[in-house]
Amino acid sequence: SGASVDQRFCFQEVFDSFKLCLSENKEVYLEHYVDGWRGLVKFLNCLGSVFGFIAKDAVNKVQVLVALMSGESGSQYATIQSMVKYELDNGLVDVTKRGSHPESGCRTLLRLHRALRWLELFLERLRTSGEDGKTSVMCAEAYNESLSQHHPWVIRKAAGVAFCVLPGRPAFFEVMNVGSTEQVVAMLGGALPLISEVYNITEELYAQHNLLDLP
Ligand code: 1Q0
Repeated sequence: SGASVDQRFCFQEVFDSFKLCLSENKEVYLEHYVDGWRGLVKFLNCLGSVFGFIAKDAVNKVQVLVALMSGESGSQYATIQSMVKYELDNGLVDVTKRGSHPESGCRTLLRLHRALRWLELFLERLRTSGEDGKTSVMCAEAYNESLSQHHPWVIRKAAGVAFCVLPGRPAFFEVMNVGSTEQVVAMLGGALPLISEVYNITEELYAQHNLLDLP
């Protein structure tokens, strides 16, 4: 059907975007990073309305970054590296507590960056799990090891409820519509190192500049 073609398309899109993220000298292009997230949100929307509150927050973050990229100083937002330099040099980041720059590129991207770690952990579990693996458990474990540490109780609770209605592994793979289980596993094997590298480069950059706890 047309719908399944769209899903497959958006899926390939995600990995293409993360592939395009890295420049030759290992800078991360913001445009492709944001595109990767757009694709993930599309996928999330395919999973049902329980995930709406998560998708909505991700969309908000994407919109903040898009506005910066297409704004007056858009040329400063070509890569994550140039964004960090520009915002820090010009005092555009609330470093210790929220103040006059509540929606800096740096703090907004940090939220997506933390979620990317969740994605990496989840996909790795999905890739290596057996036929009867429970996606809800994989998702919850990945979340508890990463993103949850940055979320208050009420969000952790809501996320837990959402995870419970995730489809099982076979249905999940079907929604991905990449082909056989073997093909999905192979695709994940190809995509994960890319996502990992983008994550590690960003993490190191943020650590260097002491930005890992931005409010
Ligand atoms: C597949 C199931 C998806 C489950 C996603 C796990 C993440 C749960 C996060 C729930 C929190 C969202 C509510 C908002 C939280 C914000 O407070 C928080 C902090 O921002 P701020 O401005 O208040 O300081 N925001 C975040 O932490 C950002 C969260 C973004 C989450 C985006 C998740 C996008 C997921 C995409 C689904 C991909 C499915 C991958 C399957 C791929 C298979 C190859």
